[in-house]
Amino acid sequence: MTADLFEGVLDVGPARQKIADGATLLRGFAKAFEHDLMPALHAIIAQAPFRHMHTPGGHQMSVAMTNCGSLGWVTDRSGYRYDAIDPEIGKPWPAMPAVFLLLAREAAARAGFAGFAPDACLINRYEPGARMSLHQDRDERDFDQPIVSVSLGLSAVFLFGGPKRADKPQRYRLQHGDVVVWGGPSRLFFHGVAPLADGEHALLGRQRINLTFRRAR
Ligand code: MD6
Ligand code: FE
Repeated sequence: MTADLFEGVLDVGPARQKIADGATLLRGFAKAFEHDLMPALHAIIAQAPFRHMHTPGGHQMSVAMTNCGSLGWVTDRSGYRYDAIDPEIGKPWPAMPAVFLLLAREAAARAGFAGFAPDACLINRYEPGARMSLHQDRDERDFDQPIVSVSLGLSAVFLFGGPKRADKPQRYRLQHGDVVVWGGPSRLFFHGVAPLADGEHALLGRQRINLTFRRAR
């Protein structure tokens, strides 16, 4: 309440940009969590390595994925779903680290979604040339819950459309530390990522990592 009262009058934290009804871009929000975030990320990847999943149509995705949390998002010939077991390893996904939970909850709250408690974090790795075509995130049970998306490493152009696939997307360049929170009226808007340009990031090298936190069940 106090923060909202002084919004625009005092500097009350990282910049907050509304990109649509219910969608907010928090520039640099994740940087304050970086110190704990990076080792936690590396520990997850060591337990549940990145892999290129297949779409139900049989195409291999250019983005490599893994998950942490009690549920993980997977795709294969039988479809998209959330699963408690990593199909590659036959064991549960790594637990969601406390710093992941904290970052997701704080970002959601800052965007107007208090009480966000994700049970799944999909981790995407883009190498130069990798892209994600326009899609909706609709495998979750409760669309009242937002999605929190954290960008790390190389910057990428995030495509943000509308409720119909044909809606012309706006383009946002997302840098290391930027967070997009997605919910309410735009929860089911189409979005994607343009092919990643080559480059070298000081912390992550030649890649972009995206964390998307969801409440799946
Ligand atoms: C990405 N992001 O940024 C892919 N989904 O690598 C997503 O698909 C996404 O950023 C829902 C909400 C925010 C997102
Ligand atoms: Fe998505």
